[in-house]
Amino acid sequence: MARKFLIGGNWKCNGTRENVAALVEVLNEGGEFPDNAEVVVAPPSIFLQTVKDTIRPDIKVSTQNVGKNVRPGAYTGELCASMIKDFGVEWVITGHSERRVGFGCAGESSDLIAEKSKVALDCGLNVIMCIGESLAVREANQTLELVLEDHMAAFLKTLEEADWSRVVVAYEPVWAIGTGVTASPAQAQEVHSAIRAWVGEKVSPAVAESLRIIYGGSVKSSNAAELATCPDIDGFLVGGASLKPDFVDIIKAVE
Ligand code: G2H
Repeated sequence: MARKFLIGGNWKCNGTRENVAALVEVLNEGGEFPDNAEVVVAPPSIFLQTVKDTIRPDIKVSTQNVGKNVRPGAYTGELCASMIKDFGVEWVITGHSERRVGFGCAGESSDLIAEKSKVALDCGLNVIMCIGESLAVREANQTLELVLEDHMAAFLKTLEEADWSRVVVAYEPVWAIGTGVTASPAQAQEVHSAIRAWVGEKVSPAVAESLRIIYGGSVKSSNAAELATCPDIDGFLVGGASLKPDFVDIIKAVE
């Protein structure tokens, strides 16, 4: 079964009312997207309403995080899964490395990220679950150990009964994020293929075959086409370049 590419734009904590409107206009005027591409953008939550109301219908909207509680309640600063679903947003991102390390406070553990992913899936949302190693881990030759036996294993423990058709795994090596250094196609393919084999063994060959594993880390239009030729790369999670017209070229590069 051919897997449809997923190209996600993670806007992180960027944007003003003016340049968000301008970016939406660029995307809306970006012409036809390839049939084999599904496109999702994740604006900061303060812009969700305006982006959802103004963006072309073939681009779906995502949050950048989700709380671990299903229902609304006394959780200052959180967005809960049922609220996101009710709002008509279809996607959430979980486990981005910037959330794993925290922002001056405790970062998110693999178990917490898995719990959040489960809550989102149980509420009917689609989840882009991020995993990836730091430079120190890669240099110590422990990449697969970390991404499989820690990051993926935590998901698996929690998601046993999950509908995997609503899961996308984003492999984002931390050393390639926002640094301009992209993993080479061979480096990315090696990890993607190991993730697929691991899912085949631990979940099922059918889930492994249909699971979309996307790459993130300094993706731009100049490297997207080559990365997209790798057999186990099923799209991208794009940060910096998703804030520019380059994002349209990245989407078209998977054709
Ligand atoms: C990785 C990526 C988006 P960038 O974080 O998730 O960001 O493309 O800027 O490296």
